Amino acid sequence: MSTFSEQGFQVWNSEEVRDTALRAFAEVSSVKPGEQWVDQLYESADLQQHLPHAFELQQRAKQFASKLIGRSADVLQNQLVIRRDGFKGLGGSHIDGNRMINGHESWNAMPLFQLIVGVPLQSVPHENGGNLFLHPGKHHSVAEYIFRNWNRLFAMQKNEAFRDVFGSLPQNENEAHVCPLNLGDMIAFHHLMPHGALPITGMDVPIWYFRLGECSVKGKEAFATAFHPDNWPAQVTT
Ligand SMILES: O=C(O)CCC(=O)C(=O)O
Ligand SMILES: [Fe+2]
Repeated sequence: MSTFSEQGFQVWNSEEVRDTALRAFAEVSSVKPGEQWVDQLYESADLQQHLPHAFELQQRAKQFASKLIGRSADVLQNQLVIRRDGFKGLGGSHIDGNRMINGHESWNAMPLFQLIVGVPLQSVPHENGGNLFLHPGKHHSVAEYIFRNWNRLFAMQKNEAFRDVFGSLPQNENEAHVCPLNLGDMIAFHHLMPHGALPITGMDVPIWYFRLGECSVKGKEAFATAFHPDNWPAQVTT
């Protein structure tokens, strides 16, 4: 059996998420019309007040993440992505660790999410192309790269270090696993998982991404503990 710790991702589909995602779709329909790729962050308090269904999805993502990391997960980021008809894809794969760089002066002050939970608000039929893709298992290679280059990377500025790590990521989209995302899915993936998004035609797809983890663990220590395979349980049953 494949496990979260080996593969680095897990999808869970439920009726409850499906119902809430349908309502959350209506809630975001007026966000930034005209932009082909919306990438917008929200404070949790704003979700709670203005986007209650998205907030409910966040709570469900939190439950899922807590099971995966084996302790209560904090929400570090709420991101709404909308890929609209004609979106050309993100081009290559990346990891999301760098999303915490801004606003934190030093490595030691930087909290790190342990995983990302994506919740699509529409199913994406294959003929429309666009979807999230991952490189299953490759979070281990990224972790190994970071361990091998530990002193050098942590002596760098954070953005320089992430640029360096990006250079080690697999870029062959043909070897990637394209995630068939359906309404009702929550997909959790490891923060060092190389991933990206493919072009889309004929429809708009909003996706909420919640980044979660134990935010009291910061900086280098977070990198040392958060990705270590021994610190992840086997696949969870929800
Ligand atoms: O377009 C997507 O769904 C992927 C977004 C993403 O990976 C990111 O914003 O970091
Ligand atoms: Fe990403």
